[in-house]
Amino acid sequence: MTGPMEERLERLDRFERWPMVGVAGARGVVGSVFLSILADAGLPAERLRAFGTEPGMVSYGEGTIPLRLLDDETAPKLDVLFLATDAAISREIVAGPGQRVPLIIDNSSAFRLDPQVPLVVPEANARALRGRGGNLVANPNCTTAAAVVVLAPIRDAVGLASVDLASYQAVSGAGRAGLDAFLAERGSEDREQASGSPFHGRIADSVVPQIDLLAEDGWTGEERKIHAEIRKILDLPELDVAATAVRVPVRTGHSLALHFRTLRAATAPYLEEVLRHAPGLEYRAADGSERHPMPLDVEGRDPVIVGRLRAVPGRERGFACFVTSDNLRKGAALNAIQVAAAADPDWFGALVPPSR
Ligand code: 2RA
Repeated sequence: MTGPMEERLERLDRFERWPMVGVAGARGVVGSVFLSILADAGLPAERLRAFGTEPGMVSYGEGTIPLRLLDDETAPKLDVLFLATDAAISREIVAGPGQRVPLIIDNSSAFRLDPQVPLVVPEANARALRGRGGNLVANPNCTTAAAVVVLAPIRDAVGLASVDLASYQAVSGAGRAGLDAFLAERGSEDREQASGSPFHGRIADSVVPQIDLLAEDGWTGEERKIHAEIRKILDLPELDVAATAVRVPVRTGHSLALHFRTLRAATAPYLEEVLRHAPGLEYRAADGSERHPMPLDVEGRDPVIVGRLRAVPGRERGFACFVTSDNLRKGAALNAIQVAAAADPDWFGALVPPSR
């Protein structure tokens, strides 16, 4: 029989096997997915700190936990900090209390292209974590994350000459405001845009071919991010990439029509074998014998799903495929947690729950 002292020691031991984890922006759409993945992994609430700008409570597992302010007092107690904050707040945290945290994974665009900061999707470039100088790692844009899980094994097998993609991005990529606008418009019969919508046009019953700001050269911020981040993660700084980013009336699940040319000769059956064995991917047969990749099938799931693989007629070494992934999981929170696990498998590996 165990007495109260033994029970207390056992409890302490159970908690201390877990790192102390912080999530900033815990109340947001991506923040809440961080919490749900950490709860699935079994992280005890006592080892989690949820940060926000205002006090309150957030759901965690079966219960709730308080939202705290991240400051110079709370930061040094953390082993890892996940930032589900916008770029301006991420910059403030990294320059301020974040300096006292051993490892920060930032989901914003603030540091992605900083040459001193690794930008990582473990299936594509876990090696970028080796010998990193600072305490900061950047998480890519959700569309980039899905694209590189497909492109990295092709790069490794036969090289890549060019990549063209059109994305079909879900409204949850724009956070709570995007979801609210979509739901409000979906419930209305008129053709008006919801007030407070973050989109560049009504999204219900339509598609909007602009995400982020439009620059003078005609490219949007989102398209520039995809272009630069694919090059950085694949470590192909000259890769010919063109992306068109489109918002679609889907709640969760970004999709991509991905066209690429390989450097060396390949066939569709050979590339199918490559993709069937690649980490983080679920391959769907292109002949219609399996369901094609679709956002409704990937919502709440971990893998990037790829299908519709085919050779482009008349285009030497040209191929096309269709890809979908959960933009809030592999496109954001799950990838960030996997990055921490890749950076220190012994300490952070347990934060990744069994695959869904
Ligand atoms: C979007 N990729 O979907 C962007 C940011 N999450 O809007």
